[in-house]
Amino acid sequence: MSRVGRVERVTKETSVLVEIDLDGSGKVEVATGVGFYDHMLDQLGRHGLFDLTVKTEGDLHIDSHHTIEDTALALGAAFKQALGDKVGIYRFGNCTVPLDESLAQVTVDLSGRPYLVHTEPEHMAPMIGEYDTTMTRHILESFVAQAQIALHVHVPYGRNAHHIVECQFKALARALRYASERDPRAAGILPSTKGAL
Ligand SMILES: [Mn+2]
Repeated sequence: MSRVGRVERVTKETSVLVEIDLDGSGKVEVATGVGFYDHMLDQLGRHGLFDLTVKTEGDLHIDSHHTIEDTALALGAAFKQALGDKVGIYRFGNCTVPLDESLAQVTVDLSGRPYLVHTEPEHMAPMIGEYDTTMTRHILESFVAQAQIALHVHVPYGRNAHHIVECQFKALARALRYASERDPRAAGILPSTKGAL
C-alpha cells in the first residue's frame, strides 16, 4: 500500500501544490521562489527519504511570508494524508544533527494532536537571502498544525544563521523518517493503547 499525500492549496495570496511519498528515496523537486527555503525543503526530502514535489507561486512582490507559510501548511496536510491510519509505524522519532558549530535536537510524536515546542538562539542574522529567519518557527507551527503531530525542536547553541536553520530541517527530516517508517515487529498494530491516533 502506497503512502502518498497530495494537496493543492489555492488562495488569493498563493497557489501551492505538494506531493509526498513517505516510502520514497529522497527524490525532490522543489520550487517556491525562495531559494533558501527550497534548499531547506530539499533537506527535508533527502534526509527523510521522502519523494517530494513542491510548487508554490506566491505573492513575492509583497514579501516571502505567505509563500513560506502556505507551503508549510500544505506540506503538513500532505504529510498527514500520507500517514493514513498509522498502523504499523514507529510513531516516535528523534534525531540530533550538528552542522559545524550549530546543533539541532528534534523529537516527534505522530500523535494526532498538534503541539510545538521550539527554542533556538535569540541572536541570529535576520535574513538568509529572501528567507526571514523568524519564519523557521512559523514554518514549524504551520506544519505541526496541519500534520497534527507533537514536535519539539531545540537548538541549544549555534552562531551562523544558515547553519542554525539547516540543522533543524535535517534533524526534522530524520526524526520524521524514523517516526513514520514501518516497524517490522509491529505489522498490523496501531502504536496506541487508545485505539486511535
Ligand atoms: Mn503568518
